[in-house]
Amino acid sequence: MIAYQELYDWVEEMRVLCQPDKVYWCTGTEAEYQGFITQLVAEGKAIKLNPVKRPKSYAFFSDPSDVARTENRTFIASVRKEDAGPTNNWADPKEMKKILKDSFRGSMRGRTMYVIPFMMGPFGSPLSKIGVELTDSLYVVVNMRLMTRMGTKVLKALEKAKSYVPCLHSVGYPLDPGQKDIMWPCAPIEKKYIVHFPEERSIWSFGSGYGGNALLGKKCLALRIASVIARDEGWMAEHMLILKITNPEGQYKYIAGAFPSACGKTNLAMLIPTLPGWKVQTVGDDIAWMMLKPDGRLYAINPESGFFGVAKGTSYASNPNAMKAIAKNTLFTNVALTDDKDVWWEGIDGLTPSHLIDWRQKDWTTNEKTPAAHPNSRFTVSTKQCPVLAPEWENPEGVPISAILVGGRRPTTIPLIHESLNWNHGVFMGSIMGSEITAATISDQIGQVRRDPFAMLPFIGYHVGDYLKHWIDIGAKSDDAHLPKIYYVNWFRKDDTGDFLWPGFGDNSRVLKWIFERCDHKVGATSTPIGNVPNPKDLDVRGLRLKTDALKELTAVDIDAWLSEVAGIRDYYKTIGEKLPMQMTHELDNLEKRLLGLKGNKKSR
Ligand code: O2Y
Ligand code: MN
Repeated sequence: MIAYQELYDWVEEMRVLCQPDKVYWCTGTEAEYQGFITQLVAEGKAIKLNPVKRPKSYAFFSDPSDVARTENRTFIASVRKEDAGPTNNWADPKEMKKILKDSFRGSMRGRTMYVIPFMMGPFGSPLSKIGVELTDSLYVVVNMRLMTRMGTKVLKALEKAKSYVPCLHSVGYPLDPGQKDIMWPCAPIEKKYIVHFPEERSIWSFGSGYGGNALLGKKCLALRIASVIARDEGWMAEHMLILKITNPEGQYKYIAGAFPSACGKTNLAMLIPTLPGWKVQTVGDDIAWMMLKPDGRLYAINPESGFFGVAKGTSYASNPNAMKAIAKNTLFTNVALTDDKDVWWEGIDGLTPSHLIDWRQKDWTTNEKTPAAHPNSRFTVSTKQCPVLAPEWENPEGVPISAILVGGRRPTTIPLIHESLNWNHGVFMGSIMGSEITAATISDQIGQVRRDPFAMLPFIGYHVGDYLKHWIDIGAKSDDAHLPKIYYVNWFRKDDTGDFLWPGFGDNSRVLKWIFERCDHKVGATSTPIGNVPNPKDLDVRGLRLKTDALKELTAVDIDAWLSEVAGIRDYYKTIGEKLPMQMTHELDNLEKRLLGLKGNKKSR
């Protein structure tokens, strides 16, 4: 009851600050959603797509300055600077509150303040958390309706709950009386602030209407603030997919996986195995909240109820299940439009149409040098539309995790798959994972590895060293017989000519099969200095046409390459500083010793 009263007081305080014309409490009904969509179309903020080709689907186009999460405008405002650590932008909470209050003062003039009560996680789950987002963006409201469980039923749950996470959001574009609105209001980059207050567990986001900056349940609450709550309460908030894999005998397991962006995470979560009789179903594609149960196992829930997936590259070839999911009832952002009002993006199936309307809403022909769809174009769709959704995806108790995958895009050095020796060694693997920087990212560091511990680099709400310590502490509460095994996978290994050695996509099921059988102690492995790799006979490559020696290359450990990897990890660990858990240095020293023990045999197997 206290939280309920607190909510009313807070909404009133924020109303006075932001000065909206109206306050509207979202109920979350279908009729309300359809009404909002009609309003967005009438206001020229959404385009209705071809109802035959893409029923009940709509396209949105953002301002060109507001197309992705803005990490340099994202802050952790913890009381002590050292609690934010070296990977976050820190801000003094008192000073930041002042800046934010000045920014938010009057920021909703001429607009409505929507109150969105939302639940992250299934109703009735011990892990679920309530948030309330106040926003002046109807785009945010309709997206939050798909991405979270929202509306009156959450207010009911709040009557019993102890607390909620207050999330304040404004696009930062107030309207003077009579002033016409624009399609995508937002503030200039230097006025944007995405700020997390870990001690007071609140989020203030100003000036951006896009994705992770504005749909505050996702990265801001379910990762940055949740990671702090999880540390304090003894559970884990992770940037992981959750999949269910079933073998031809009908036995199944759940696997979680952490991958940096551009590693095909959503594709893996919805994978169609090429192995006959095997089945993969989706529990979640982006975020996992996990807790140890008294049986010593880790159980995971997907706190979200929708996918905010990257459109670019999604096709019937790369992800047929995602394509089926977005066939209707989908919101698209920054995709291109065909002349018959369907969606299009680079990498979608079929020939490129000769004419499109690009994401900037300009005519586009194949002569154009710029892409028609923005590389970060997105689809928002309810999880329920996933054709391979695991029926237990909403089980409030979560699903028991048998294996955790970590990985990145590494053209060299890292084998296709290697298994950790124990939990702490697995945490070490997670701490060093990352992708090689390519020309598509930062030009002056091409070839270097951007380490991204457990793919959480932009999402840990506190010090990265304390985060790794939290992983170790969780492991210490159970034992290796019950904890998930941790596997480092690399689908992106290349040969000397620059060709991928592994086909990826549905064939990744072959690696999942090995993991499945390792968990059941049904297959062996070869011990190497970096961990256990598959014996060639145990990796099911039947029917696969690999280049000669590809399998050997994919499972080999190049001692010299790994020794320079060790040197790179040492440099990286220095950037974490004193809070790096000594267990991580210990794992690194032991790895080096094992490698040096084998120096001379250039490749170990
Ligand atoms: O650019 C954005 O605002 C979206 S970021 C995002 C969206 C869905 C899933 N993951 C991510 C991410 O950055 O990890
Ligand atoms: Mn993500």
